[in-house]
Amino acid sequence: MYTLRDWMIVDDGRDGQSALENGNRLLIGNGYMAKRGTVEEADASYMPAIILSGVYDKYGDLWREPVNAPDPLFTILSVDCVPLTLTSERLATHEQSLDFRYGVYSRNTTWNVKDANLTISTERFISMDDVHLLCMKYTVSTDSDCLSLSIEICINTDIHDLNGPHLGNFQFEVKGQTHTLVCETLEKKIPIAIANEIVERKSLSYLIEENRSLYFFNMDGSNSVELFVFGAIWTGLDVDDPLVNVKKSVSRAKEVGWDRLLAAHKAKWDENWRAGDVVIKGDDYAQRVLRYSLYHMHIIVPRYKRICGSLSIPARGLSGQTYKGAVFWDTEMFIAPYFLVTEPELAAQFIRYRIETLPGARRKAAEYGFRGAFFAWESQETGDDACTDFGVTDVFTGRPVRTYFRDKQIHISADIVFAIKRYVDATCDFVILKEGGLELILEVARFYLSHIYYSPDRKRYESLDVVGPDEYHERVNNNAFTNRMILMVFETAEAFLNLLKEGDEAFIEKLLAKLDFSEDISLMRDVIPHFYVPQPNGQGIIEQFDGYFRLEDCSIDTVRSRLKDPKEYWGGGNGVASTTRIIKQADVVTMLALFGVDYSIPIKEANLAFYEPRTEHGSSLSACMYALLACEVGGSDWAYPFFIRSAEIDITGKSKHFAGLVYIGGTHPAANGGAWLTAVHGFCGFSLKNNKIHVTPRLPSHWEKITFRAALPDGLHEVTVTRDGWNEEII
Ligand code: IFM
Repeated sequence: MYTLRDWMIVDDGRDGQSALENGNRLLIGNGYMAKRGTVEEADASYMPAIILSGVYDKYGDLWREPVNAPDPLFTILSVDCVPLTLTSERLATHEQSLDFRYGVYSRNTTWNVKDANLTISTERFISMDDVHLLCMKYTVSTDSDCLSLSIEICINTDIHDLNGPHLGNFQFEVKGQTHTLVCETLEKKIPIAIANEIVERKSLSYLIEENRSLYFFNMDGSNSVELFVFGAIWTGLDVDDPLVNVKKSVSRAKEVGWDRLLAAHKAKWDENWRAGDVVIKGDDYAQRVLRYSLYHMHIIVPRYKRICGSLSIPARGLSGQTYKGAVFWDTEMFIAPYFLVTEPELAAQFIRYRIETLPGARRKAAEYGFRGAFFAWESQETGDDACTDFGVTDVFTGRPVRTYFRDKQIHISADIVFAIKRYVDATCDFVILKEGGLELILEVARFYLSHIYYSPDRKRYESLDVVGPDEYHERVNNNAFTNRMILMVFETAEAFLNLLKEGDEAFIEKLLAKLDFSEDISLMRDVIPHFYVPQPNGQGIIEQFDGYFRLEDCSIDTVRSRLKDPKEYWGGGNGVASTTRIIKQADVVTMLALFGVDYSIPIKEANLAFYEPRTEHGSSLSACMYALLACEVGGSDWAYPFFIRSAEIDITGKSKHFAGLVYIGGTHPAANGGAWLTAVHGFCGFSLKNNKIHVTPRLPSHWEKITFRAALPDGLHEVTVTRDGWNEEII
């Protein structure tokens, strides 16, 4: 059971399910890696993991996924050589917590052993200051005599992979109190070096057995034993010889010591919060869950520069191997807006990641017989699509089910263009357009030109056979969201071409020649006025796709009651939702939230009222879009529960954990970003255009005020919004 306090979450769960949930809930990280909130002695069944950002591997024919590194902080306490664990009968009390202001995980566990209460207290952090470093303080204490204790410390390779194993060629070395391990990934042979260095407060007798160190001691109730373990991880993607670096890292850590390492780590967190914090007055719960959401974005955003390319943020962050550690539209549409306002350089980095993976998008378009750039639905380091054709396993037959996320969810390319446009509109940074951004946009426009069809009957261009954000209805025609996004791509391409041409005609000429794009410009100009975007009907409702209104109109409960198994997949060929109007997530509503200026308030109200009861919110991306749109129509109080739902998702752990038999658990960065979007864009009516802040206050009725910051070229702006006014000052 968890308790949420200011900047702190505490959980006393000890069973397997709690361990799984706390793995996500108490995650710590720094964008280079993240470590799940499992106890130090956790075996593979607890799914402990240290996920490395941007390092992927494929084992045999299984799904390609991020690498889970061996754990340099693995520590286990034994009495008379019997390990003490959470399943031990002698377990008395247990509590784990996370200080989410500073990303410090703690744990306190007591066992009744030989008439003594024996307690382990640990603290650990993954340094924000030195991204390769993991630090742990491990303290053992008793209230009376307790003899024959031992602590084992090693670099643990007994880890759980969803589709592994991923590492081989293990070479261990133990010298004094330093352990090192060099191994390599199976597919690309990327070397991974891990080390730890153990420092005792008072020296203990120890021996080295195979690859582990064993410390022996007795306790009399007045003494305690304190150890520090400094771990480090480097890979061949960081430097040529990670082993040299990893050894340097731990010996430097030992020299600097726990207190100064922790102080440097906290100082970096203070920097993150300087721009990134949001303060809500009048609602303690909202304050806590929102800050917790922001914390989750900070522990996964890659701030460090890697030698081989820019990094972005995977859909489940660095909380595990779900969704193959891949980057989805979640980053562009839900996460990037936060960084665009608070650390715009990171929003630019997400764009650079897409520019650098453009070759993968071109390969994917060609694979399907299209021109231009069709971005990966699930993108890893090369931009090739990690998404498989069979994304779900049927609960009844155990057979893989054909899904169409990879080949039909074509809005992904437009989502990236949308993010570039939003970035440029907000910052006026045209350099990114010249550094590949415009080339990407043109290639995406070209992809859609090769995808759309002209209907001579209806005298319009249409987009057929797609999957929109609502993934339950596959292979539909004229999905309103997708069509509006495609039109936006053409309009953006045209606008940026004209804009850059004014300043640098030679650049545009060169780019058009390089891409051989001149004919496509004419095509685009012809398409724009004749491209079909579904419009509101007589009742103001926009049909999600052709034929949607002909589907069975029933309630979510009716659809749910038809499930024969709770893990059954709702969508696709046999899905219970497929023949009904029940949708997985915001679709038309997302379109209205993104293109607000195109639609009137009554249209927005009508669509909110129509689609909300028909939305299962089976995706964590859904609630915040409803909240955003509701704020626009004066429904902030109506939006509030959707905001909370988005912000608390990784605290409550209430989300779908399975799609069919495929595990989809982990943290939800898109919902974390969606919570900030709702608080700042929704409740404050905030927008940023040409580095100018605009605000239209519409706070929930019980909020007194909210303060957030925006990093603009002239400094950090602090914006304070009350129910009936706002101000900004440079701080
Ligand atoms: O990108 C989302 C998608 O919209 C719904 N299914 C999960 C994906 C990853 O979060």
